[in-house]
Amino acid sequence: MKTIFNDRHALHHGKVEMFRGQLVPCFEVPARADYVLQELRLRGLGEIIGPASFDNDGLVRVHSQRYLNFLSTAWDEWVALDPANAQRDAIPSYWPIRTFRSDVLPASFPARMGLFSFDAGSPLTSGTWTAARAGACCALTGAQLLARGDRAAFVLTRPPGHHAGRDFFGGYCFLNNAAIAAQALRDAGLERVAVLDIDYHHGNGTQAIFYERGDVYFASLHGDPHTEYPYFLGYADETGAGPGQGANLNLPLPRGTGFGPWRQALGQALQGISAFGAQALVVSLGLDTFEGDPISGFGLQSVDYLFVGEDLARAGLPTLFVFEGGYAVAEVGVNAVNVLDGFSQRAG
Ligand code: Q9C
Ligand code: ZN
Repeated sequence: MKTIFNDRHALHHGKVEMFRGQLVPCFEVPARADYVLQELRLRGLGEIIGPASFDNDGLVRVHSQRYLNFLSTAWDEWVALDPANAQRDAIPSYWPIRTFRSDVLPASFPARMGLFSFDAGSPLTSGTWTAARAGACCALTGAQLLARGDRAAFVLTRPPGHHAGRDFFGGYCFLNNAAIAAQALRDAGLERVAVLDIDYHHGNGTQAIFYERGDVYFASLHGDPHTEYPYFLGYADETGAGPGQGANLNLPLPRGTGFGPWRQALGQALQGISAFGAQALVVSLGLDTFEGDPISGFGLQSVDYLFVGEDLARAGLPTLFVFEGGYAVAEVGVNAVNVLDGFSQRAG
């Protein structure tokens, strides 16, 4: 299995995020990807390549043009507010929730930051756009490999993507790499594509992007949003709408869930994907289900990820793994590569 590595990922390097009234050091750090890369090399899992180059067409298929315009110029606008901002992360603090307008594009940059986001935990930095855009190109490259016949590929990139919607960032995510890859597979001619999200947190962005579509199935295993981030989406009664009715499957699990029940839910999700008749699978591969994760609440152990990979291989679909969360930094490499290794051994 080839890995498409975003060698520009470290250009996104947030200093702090807002957490319970304090600015705390970011959990989503460059070292995460470096540990995965190191483990891939150690275990010789396959060729590691860079992204091919793409224009913004593949991004615009998933994100709105006005959001992409905002993101691509955000850092310059932030520094234009005050030259001293060059040393600080840009973090929103005003949001247009119910009764406010979101059709008007304010001239104020802080206001626009709020319009295009949903939390204060996802700092924009000088290299965010460059890193995220290179990550999206990695996702497009991965989709291309699958469309040309590869059994599987791994997109190793950060910042992650699954919380990012058509026109908003949040949850450490700016461009939705998994959604961009799924759409690219559709555009390459596959009729039915599934996204399986196994990050600890519900993939609200991916769900929202495909919610009314019958051609892309979304299934997610995650911490119950009654108690877990992102709180406002990811409930079991969200089953899709319009032509997408029945093409969305949420399997929320209580904080504290261990591998046994988690794996059972994985089987349920794979059953849904198979019944849907997917021709390819995009896996939002978060490793924050690990027992040692500092911000999550499931109990998976490192060895369990080998079985996760085996279960995914047994689905028998061309599979694109896309790196998402996982904040036990020293263990995230072993855990991610265990999934890929388990998959490869079973897929042959
Ligand atoms: N300070 C992903 O895993 N903050 N995003 C939770 C901890 C948001 C996670 C509170 C977590 C976002 C891609
Ligand atoms: Zn997560």
